[in-house]
Amino acid sequence: MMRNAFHFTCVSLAFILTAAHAQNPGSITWDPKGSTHDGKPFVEVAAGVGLTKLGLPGSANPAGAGGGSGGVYLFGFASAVPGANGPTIEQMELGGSDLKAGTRLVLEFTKAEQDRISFVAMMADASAPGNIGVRVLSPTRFQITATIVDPVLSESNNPDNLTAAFGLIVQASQGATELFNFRGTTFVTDMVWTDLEPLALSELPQLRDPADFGGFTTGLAAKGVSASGGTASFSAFIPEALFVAAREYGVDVTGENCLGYRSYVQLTGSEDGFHKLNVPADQPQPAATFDVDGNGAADPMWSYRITNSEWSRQALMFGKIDSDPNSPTAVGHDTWGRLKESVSGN
Ligand SMILES: [Ca+2]
Repeated sequence: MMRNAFHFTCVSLAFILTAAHAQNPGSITWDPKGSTHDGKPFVEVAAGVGLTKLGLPGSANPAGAGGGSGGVYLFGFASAVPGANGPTIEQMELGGSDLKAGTRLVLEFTKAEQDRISFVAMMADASAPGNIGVRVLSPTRFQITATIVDPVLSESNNPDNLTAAFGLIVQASQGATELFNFRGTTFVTDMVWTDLEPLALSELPQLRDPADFGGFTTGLAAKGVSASGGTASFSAFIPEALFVAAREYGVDVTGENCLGYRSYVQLTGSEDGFHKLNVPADQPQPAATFDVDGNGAADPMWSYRITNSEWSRQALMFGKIDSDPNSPTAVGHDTWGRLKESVSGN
C-alpha cells in the first residue's frame, strides 16, 4: 500500500508541482527540449512533460513525465498521461513508438543547486559498456544516458507482454557527505521500474538508529522477480568515491572486497547470482558516461551484478556487512513493511 502511494501520487502531481515549485530543494524536472531519443529531440508540451513528436499522447507517441517529493523523483514514459494510480502495465508498452528496445536515450534534468544525486535506479539495458551513464553537467543540471530494454517477467508484468518500457528513480540528498548519499551509484534492472523502490533508510546498516558501522552498503529493493520466466538482473555502477566515504566511517570496504546481499544474506559468488564485472578485478575503471561529481573528468567506477530468482520483496545490497550475530539474516515481509511505514511516516 505504501509502495503504491509512494509511486503514483508523485507522478500525477508532477503537472502541478513542476510549474508551482520550480527547483525547490529535493525537486527535479525533466527538460524534454534538452533530451533526445536516438539523437532526435523530444517535444515539450508542458513544464517537465514531453512527447516523442508533435501531437497527442498515444501508443505511437508516448508521453514522458515525472514528479516526486522529499528528494525522490520518479520518471517514465507511457502511452497516456498517468492517472492517480500511475500508468498501467499496458500503458508502459513502447514497442509501437519511436522508443523501441535498443533506443538510446539521453535525458537532461534540472535540480536545485544544493542537491546531490545520491542514486539513480532505472529499467534499462546494461549489457554493453557505455549504455548507461549519469553526468552532472552543472550545479543545476544533470544528464542520464540509457538504452531501452525489453522487460522480463516480474510481479507486475505477469504475463510478460511488454516489448519495451522505460522508467527511472532519482534520489537526491542535500549535502555532499550525508550518510544517505550514495555518490551517484547507478542501479540498472531489466524488471519494470514500478517493481522497484528505494530502501527504507533503516534497512541499511550505516543508517540504523544508532548507526552500525560494522557495515556499509548501497542498495535497492525489488519485488516480484520471477523464478519461472528467467531471472532479472540488477547491475550496480558504484563510484570509487562511495567506497572512499565508507572507509572514512571505518568500514573495511573496497571495490575489490565488495559483496552482494539479498535481504542481508550474503551472495557468495556467481552460483549464487553475484557477479563482479570489473576487469581487472582490483581496479576501478574510468567510465566516460559517468561524471557524478561533476568535475568534468570520467569517474572511476566499479560494477557488479545480482541475478535474482525469488518472488518476494528483496533488499538487494552491495557493500560489506559485519558478521555480527545481531545482524538479521532473514527478515519477514511484514517486518519490512513496518520498517518502511515507520520511516515514511516520519
Ligand atoms: Ca568526475
